[in-house]
Amino acid sequence: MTPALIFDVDGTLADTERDAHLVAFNEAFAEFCLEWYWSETLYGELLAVTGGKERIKFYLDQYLPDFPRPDDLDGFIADLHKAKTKYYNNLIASGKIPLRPGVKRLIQEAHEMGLRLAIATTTTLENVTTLLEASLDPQSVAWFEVIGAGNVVPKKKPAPDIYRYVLEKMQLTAKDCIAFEDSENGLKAASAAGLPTVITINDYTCEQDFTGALVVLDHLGEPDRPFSVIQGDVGTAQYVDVALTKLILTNANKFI
Ligand code: XBP
Ligand code: MG
Repeated sequence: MTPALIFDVDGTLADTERDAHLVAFNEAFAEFCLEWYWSETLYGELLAVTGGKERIKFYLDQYLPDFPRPDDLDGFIADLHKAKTKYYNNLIASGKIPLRPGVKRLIQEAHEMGLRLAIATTTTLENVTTLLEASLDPQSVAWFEVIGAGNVVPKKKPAPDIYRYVLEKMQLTAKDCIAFEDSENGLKAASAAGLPTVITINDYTCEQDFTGALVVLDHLGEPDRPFSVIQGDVGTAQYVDVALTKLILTNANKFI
């Protein structure tokens, strides 16, 4: 069985959280003359909340209870988030944020072999298309049958809504797909939608609980840069290619 592949974006395709979202949030705070600065460590804590606007709100509630709230708090957060999205897209469009090891190779191979591909992410649609065009291939947005992003569903990850939305649009059953995620919130979302999930950890997520993931790897690997297996069994494979995704799916379905 050839699986359809559904990819998370932030932390999975590229280290966008630390290298781009965080930078863009701080640039937006400066533009708004706010004396706020999110360090890498603080941002790691704030990542518990998915969605940029939701994260700003959480920061205000948890860390700045005395900050004078504007009358239209939602409008203020929306404007701030819009500025953040502008800085984020400028940075991503510069092509300075590389994809993680193996991502380009796997997606290119899957596209050439005609596998069905999709994206399921919490971030804004524009952020996804800019990243794909700048870092994967200028034409690559069209490789993805569905890009489920941002506010198209009422509840963001760890709710399964965005994965269910993608499955529904593609008329696919979860057991015929593999989700690629980097975080516990992402795994919860994919698992609750019934999707077999491969995790590639990063510095922000390496201590999280990935019970229930099919395989946990440090990255997807390249022929000259093998992955390390943290959890699960991939035989003698050293990098994730389409052949390995088929094997992973077959093994997953044996246990259903
Ligand atoms: C990760 C997120 C996002 C980004 C911010 O999304 O939590 O909220 O940090 O994106 P995923 P926005 O891992 O699902 O790709 O500011 O555009 O909301
Ligand atoms: Mg992620």
